[in-house]
Amino acid sequence: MMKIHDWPTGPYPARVRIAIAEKNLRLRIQFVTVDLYKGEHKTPVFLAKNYSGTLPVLELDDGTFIGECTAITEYLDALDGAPVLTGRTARDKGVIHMMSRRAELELLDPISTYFHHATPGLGPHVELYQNAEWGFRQRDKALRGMHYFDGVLKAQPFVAGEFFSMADITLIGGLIFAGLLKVAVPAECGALLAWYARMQERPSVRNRITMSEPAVA
Ligand code: GTS
Repeated sequence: MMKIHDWPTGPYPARVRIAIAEKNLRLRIQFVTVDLYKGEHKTPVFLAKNYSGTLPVLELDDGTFIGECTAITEYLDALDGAPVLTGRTARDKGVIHMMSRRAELELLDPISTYFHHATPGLGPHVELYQNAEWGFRQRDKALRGMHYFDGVLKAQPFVAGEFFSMADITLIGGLIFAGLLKVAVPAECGALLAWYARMQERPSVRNRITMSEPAVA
């Protein structure tokens, strides 16, 4: 059985949880909680699993550890099952990877930096260096990113074109993080807001936190 080491409410973990639900892989995965607020992701035991000290991490039966949401999603997508999240054709794979990376670069990662630098973040025990000015600049970058993706979604139904993909999941992660920090999507970004409302109707997105809870008999 594969293991996912994560934090149930985390925005990056959400990306992999959504992918697992979309691919209907839930029953092949055991979730292991790593307490971010206690800094469990910075202990030597965890760093041996993922040098970067971040969640989520996928652990395979053969002892392989795969960190990074994109890499984990690519692994899961290569297993059987529909829908294909990372593209069927060479063109689609390229476009989806680019748009997913762009959602990280322009929105999700900047919002994360804002969290760690310009808010209390995970608390003084974990946030050993903070630079508030850098954090606020990254929040502004994320707001520009929202305008960019609004333009993208005015022209097409999904982030990478005509189909739901990993790129949508990454952008959902960005808006989950923004929502937790009360960074609102500007009202003028109507296409982005409408897309996000549609995404939140997907069971994979709606049930992402409770999916790891033990089933009630
Ligand atoms: N590039 C990594 C990925 O794509 O997996 C980033 C992962 C990441 O930053 N994860 C967060 C983390 O571990 C988890 S969460 O904030 O979404 O819950 N943060 C802890 C830290 O100290 O940076």
